[in-house]
Amino acid sequence: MTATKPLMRLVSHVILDLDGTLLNTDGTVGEVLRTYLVKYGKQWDGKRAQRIVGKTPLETAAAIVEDYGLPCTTEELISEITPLFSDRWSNIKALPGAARLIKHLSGHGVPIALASNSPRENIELKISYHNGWKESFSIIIGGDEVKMGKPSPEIFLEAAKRLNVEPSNCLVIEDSLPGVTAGKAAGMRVVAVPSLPKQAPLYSSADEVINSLLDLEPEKWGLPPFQDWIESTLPIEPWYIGGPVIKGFGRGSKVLGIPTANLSADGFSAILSEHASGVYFGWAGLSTRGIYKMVMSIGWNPYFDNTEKTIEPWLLHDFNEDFYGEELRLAIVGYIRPEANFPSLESLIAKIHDDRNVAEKALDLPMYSVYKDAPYLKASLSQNNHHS
Ligand code: RBF
Ligand code: ADP
Ligand code: MG
Repeated sequence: MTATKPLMRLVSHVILDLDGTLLNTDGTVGEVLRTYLVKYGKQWDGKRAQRIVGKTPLETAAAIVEDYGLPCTTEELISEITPLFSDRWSNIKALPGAARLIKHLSGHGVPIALASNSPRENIELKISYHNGWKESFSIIIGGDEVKMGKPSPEIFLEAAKRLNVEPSNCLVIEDSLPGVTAGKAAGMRVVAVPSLPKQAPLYSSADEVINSLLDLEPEKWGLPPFQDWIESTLPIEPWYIGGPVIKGFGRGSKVLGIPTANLSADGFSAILSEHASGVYFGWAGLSTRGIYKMVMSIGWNPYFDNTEKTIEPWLLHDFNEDFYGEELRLAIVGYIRPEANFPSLESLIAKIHDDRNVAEKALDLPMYSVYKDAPYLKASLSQNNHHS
């Protein structure tokens, strides 16, 4: 940290990357590879996916063959895997906060350019599945429309030219290192949104590194602020997940006074890949017991170096016993903050208690409390009562 930080220069235009920034392209690639590797008795390591981000198909295949010690050539891998991707382009999900950001900026008249290394034709195809996106971009530039792709600044300079704005008045939002490099070389402000956790140190040339688009603060850059935060919470499109409570691998969370009822990561990796790691809240239905307020983390447990994201709901109620094996159903309705590293266990515990207070209060707001009656939560109750 330097003592004198130059004043942030305010921007008027935004340039967005597509794959890994707006669209969960990497998630799709991960799903395909996860399924594929099973055939060779290998387990996909979600944390090492950085090895393939921003690479060409040939480089990706070579890295996979090497990393997993596959008994096939790079060319064989490509020919086996290519068909698995072909019908997936329509299923690439928007990343958390992508649709919200596009709507916010275009709603406030902030011009947006889309600048992606992938060919113009693929860009058009991929965004066609997302309502309102194409119309929101003032211009779209593909990698085939410039001489050199990122990390060359050319694509961003061309975007600024077509937007009719000085490069220094542009904010670039990028997930990949080549993209960040290109944005800085173009003389632009760059916010990095790495697709994978714990990558921040690699992105030191960016003006800011955020965990997901949900955490972007446009006002920092002179753009209109989001107005959808309510009492320190961000409402999200509710999502539902459930299963039997398993013995987790907590670092003694009951000892810390924070018991978390873990769900197995098996079978949930796809849905978890759609959500940014961080702290969320909502309602928890526990078979035969009831429905409770809940605050939870989605993350990569730094202590156990797990290769899958974990989900750790803390039910805000005093139970006097364990309930391993019981069916737990969750309705996740809001977001609080990104997962963070804390300098001490004490500061982590204090922050988690803050999260608890935020969640407990917010869940009384009608916009969140209605989900207490979600059929998904009730179903587990009545079903189990019926059988017992
Ligand atoms: N652990 C972290 O390292 N960083 C966090 O920001 C963080 N936030 C949490 C928020 C909540 C609501 C809960 C229940 C846990 C959080 N944890 C966090 C703890 C993390 O899940 C940790 O791996 C568990 O304590 C292990 O059992
Ligand atoms: P582990 O995660 O290693 O199983 P924890 O210390 O996190 O160990 O304890 C989790 C267990 O504690 C849960 O599975 C559940 O049975 C029990 N438990 C008791 N009270 C709560 C609560 N309020 N929220 C979540 N789990 C609770
Ligand atoms: Mg636990």
